[in-house]
Amino acid sequence: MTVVASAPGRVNLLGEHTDYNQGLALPIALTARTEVRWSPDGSGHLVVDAEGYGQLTIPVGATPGEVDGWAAYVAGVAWSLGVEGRPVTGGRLHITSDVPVGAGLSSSAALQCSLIGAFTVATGVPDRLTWARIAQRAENDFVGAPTGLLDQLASLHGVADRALLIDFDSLTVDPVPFDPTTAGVTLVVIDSHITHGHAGGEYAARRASCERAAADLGLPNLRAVASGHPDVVLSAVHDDVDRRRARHVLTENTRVLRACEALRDGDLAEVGAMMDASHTSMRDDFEITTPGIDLIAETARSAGALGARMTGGGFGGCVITLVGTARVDTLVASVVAAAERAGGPTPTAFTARAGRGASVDQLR
Ligand code: GAF
Repeated sequence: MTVVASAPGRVNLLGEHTDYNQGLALPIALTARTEVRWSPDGSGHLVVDAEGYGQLTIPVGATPGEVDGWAAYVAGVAWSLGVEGRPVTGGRLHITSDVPVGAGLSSSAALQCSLIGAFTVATGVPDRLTWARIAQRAENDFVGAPTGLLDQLASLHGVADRALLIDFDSLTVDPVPFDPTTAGVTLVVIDSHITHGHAGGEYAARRASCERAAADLGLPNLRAVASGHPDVVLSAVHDDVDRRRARHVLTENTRVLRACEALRDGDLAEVGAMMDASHTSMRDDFEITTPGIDLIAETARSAGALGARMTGGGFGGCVITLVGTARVDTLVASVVAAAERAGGPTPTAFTARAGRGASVDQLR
């Protein structure tokens, strides 16, 4: 038996670092996907052939700390499924992907979600929330990155030409129309090639700041903060830095709701304004952008973008921008020239639209 499963990367249109604060986000699944071909054989080993990354063999019983690099994502999924009572007993895996790696586009969620689909199809794939949590446990406890559920839920729930309003409190996902091309507007993803690392301390430090802020307010999380002006409702947060981190989360949740309303009304200018405000908030309050990333976003705006913001965990990765389709080439040329003038890596860009979520096929 061979199983073919695939899952997409994602870009987050709005709602950054809100997932682990029970907040709101608005990602799309990309059309770029990772595909795995799985032939189980019960051998006790995973013999993995990953195009562009080589071959290796991993024992199915590997535990956290025993495997690192990209192989940890494969071993971590097998381990996490074991914890779930769905052990993987061995077989051959062939992995291909056109999701850019290391760009903050969730290549790891695409890999993990496709693996889980392949490994479980014979016994019944889990519901999408359980599926996402199995992937998250692999990432948190095996790979060691304390991330939320954004990437996995986006990869699993993707719908063509729809953004996904995710509420991380109720854990519901609502598709919202997202097809800017009908209005002559294109979503451009600009990979800064500035490297990022979630497992690094900065992500964990932001998470800790948000948790401290909620604790100062006597609340279980930042979603439970009463509505009102952020500076007023957050005034009891002791530390100034924690207060700014929390302000980003609160204002970002509001921006997600406003952008959803604007998308339903076909008001892309307002969506762009929310993207710009989100970038400013990530730069000044959450402090997760870099000068090179800020330069790309500012240059995109000067080149006529409706809005531009960093997407993903931060400290590098991609900037997304909504721009009139006729201006795409000029905008990309301006961004490349500005980054090169500043002595940074040369950005690359692609146009994106919302694609479908994970899928699994069992072949005989
Ligand atoms: C990364 C994490 F994996 C997500 O869980 C999310 O926190 C995101 O950064 C920031 O919004 O992609």
